[in-house]
Amino acid sequence: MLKREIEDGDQSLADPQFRADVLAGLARRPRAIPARWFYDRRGSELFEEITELPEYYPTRTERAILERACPEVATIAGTGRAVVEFGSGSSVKTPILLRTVAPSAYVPIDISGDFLRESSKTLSRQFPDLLVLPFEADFMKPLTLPRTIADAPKLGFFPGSTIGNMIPRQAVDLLRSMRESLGEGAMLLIGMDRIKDESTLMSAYDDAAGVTAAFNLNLLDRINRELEGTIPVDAFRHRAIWNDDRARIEMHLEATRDVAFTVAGNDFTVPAGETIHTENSHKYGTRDARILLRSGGWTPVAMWTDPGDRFALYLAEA
Ligand code: AVJ
Repeated sequence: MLKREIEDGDQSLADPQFRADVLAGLARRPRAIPARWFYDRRGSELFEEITELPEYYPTRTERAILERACPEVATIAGTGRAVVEFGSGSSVKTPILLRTVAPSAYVPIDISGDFLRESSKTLSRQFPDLLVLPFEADFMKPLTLPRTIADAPKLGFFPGSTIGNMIPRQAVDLLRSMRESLGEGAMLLIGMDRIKDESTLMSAYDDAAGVTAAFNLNLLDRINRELEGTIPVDAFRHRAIWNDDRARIEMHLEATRDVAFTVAGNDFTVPAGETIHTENSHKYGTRDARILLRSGGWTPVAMWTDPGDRFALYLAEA
């Protein structure tokens, strides 16, 4: 019994929202499960591995941009703001920003409380004088920030092109709710991945070592572990598709043969060749990015890219 209790992903620990999203996602057509469920412990490890792949340019490109941009961000935004990071994860990018903008407080927001407390501790050690106020919440919903920072002007930080996971309507909703949460005089520093040649994009999401494939397929393992699933994982393969019409990379899990399985006592079938849509990663051209920001109530004030214009960092004001 003890072993069962301590196993990562024990059914008793399953998130009811995960269960609901998986059951609804497998029942509808096209089948689709929200990308946020990739990130169990194994999924987070695999994502870290992705960021180090030679083909996966976004992370290292954004980091290099941040190194150059942050001193300028400090000049434009001024020091002493409260930095509010949306979906902080295990960010290695945050210290670059914190070193230069000298914030009055740092508020990392994440739905995973464990992850949040771990990374907050690491950051507190690195910045002993900084007031760190971890905030466990779903940042997709409007939130009331800690009262301690009520009077400080805010600098929102949303790196990693996470906004790309959202379809435009959701992206606009999120930008608006961020504006609402951050309040009067706020600024936002946000990363967006650029539209570029298809082969570069495809390699970034279908790498030679198969790490992205493992990351995608881990979702099925997670369903099996946490929701008493019987999905034959070997009957699915990773598929990355560039949807040019919607300017996004899509990740799917494609059945290589007819499959039948159960999840939490519910029966499902997937015919050979059909897919489960697991992620969208929207890319934005220069005008697209500015229109998106303005649609969400933000006025772009500065933009930085790498020499190849592969990735962009925007500073916007409310
Ligand atoms: C974390 C959403 C920015 O879309 O590039 C990486 C996730 N998926 N490889 C991205 C991801 C496949 C990543 N984001």
